[in-house]
Amino acid sequence: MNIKEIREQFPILNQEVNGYPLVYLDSAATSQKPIAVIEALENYYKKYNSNVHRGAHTLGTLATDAFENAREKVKKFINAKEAAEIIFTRGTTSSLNIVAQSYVREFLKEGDEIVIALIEHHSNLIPWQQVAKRTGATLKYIPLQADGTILLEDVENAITARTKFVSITHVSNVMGTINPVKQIAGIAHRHGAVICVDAAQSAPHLQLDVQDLDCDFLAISGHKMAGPTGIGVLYGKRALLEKMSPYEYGGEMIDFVDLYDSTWKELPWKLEGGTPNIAGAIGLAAAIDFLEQVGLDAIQRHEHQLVKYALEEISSIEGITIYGPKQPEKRSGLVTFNLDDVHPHDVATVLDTEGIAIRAGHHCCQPLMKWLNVSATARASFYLYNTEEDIDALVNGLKRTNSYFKGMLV
Ligand code: 7TS
Repeated sequence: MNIKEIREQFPILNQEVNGYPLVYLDSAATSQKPIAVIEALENYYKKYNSNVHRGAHTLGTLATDAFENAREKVKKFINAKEAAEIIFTRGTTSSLNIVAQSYVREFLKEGDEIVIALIEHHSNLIPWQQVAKRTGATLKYIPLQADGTILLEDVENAITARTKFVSITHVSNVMGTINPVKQIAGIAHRHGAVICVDAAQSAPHLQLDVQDLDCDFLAISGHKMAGPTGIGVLYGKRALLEKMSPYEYGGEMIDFVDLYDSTWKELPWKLEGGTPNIAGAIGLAAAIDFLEQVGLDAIQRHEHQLVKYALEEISSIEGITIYGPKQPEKRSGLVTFNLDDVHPHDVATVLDTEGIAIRAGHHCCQPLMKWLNVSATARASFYLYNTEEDIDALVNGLKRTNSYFKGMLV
């Protein structure tokens, strides 16, 4: 598919916002959805909406098959060993909280250490911070280089014999950095620690292989990778998932229930209490088909071009500070920046009047903002449907924002 054909698959892009053609540069918050995903949802609700793993009626069987096929698709997408290692969740946040409560809380104790980095999104920080308080474990941070990258030397220093658990973001939603998770997993394992990867920002853009990364847990959000909201994945190695207690108790996840005790289903259902997001899983499978049809390699190449172009073009703007590495090869598809003397919320508001959607704020990374010594930043994030023209629109918009505010200053 060429870029024109790809864009035609995303009907939302073909509209005007505030009298201008929409330029959507906020895919790191949530991506747009292709027709194939929208139709998969519609088809399920129109033709075979039913609960799963229950009654023996035809629609129930169709829904169960589609739901379990989606699990199989995710398994192949991230190269897990078996479908039982794929747990459907609400998204990355919920996947990480399951690990925090059902693994870390149960198996860590006082004196143990949890290691994360300063770069983490709140979803990959607060669960460990809170569970550290409850278990008495110590939370330690891997420091960052000035450009937001992580040195393996610092990882070696942070992880010790006391480290029992490490969690790390694969791709930063602020700096765009791609962290060396495979090497970090190697270091963690050498010390006998378990490692979890927050893949919210990598799964949409990079080909993941959990066996090659050798991570123990990995968390994904469907909505950032062309899928629906409210569906995500927790991958875990079987041996660890087996050890974990259920996170939610109720329907779906039980084997036998008696008045004073119960037993659980086998994996993966033990960790999926209640009616799951059936439509979401089916939509996610359609998103995976779509991404694979375009090709993750092609998506990565396209975004690499865009980020290279964006870094060049945006750096020419007066008074701009770009955060993160200057080398495009060290980055995924986003650029975070600030304009001197203009609050990022004002930047986003002015751009919005021209139909350009970017994100401004702390990006759920307050400790990272503090480290950058800012309260907020602006961020433009790209996906397979963005073009160099989108970046030209952004650059022109930023130049106008500059002159508008500079005009007010004089
Ligand atoms: N981890 C990272 C690295 C993220 O970027 C996000 C969401 C999450 C976890 C949480 O994902 P959720 O689907 O459970 O909400 N990041 C962003 C963002 O950058 N702008 O909006 C949401």
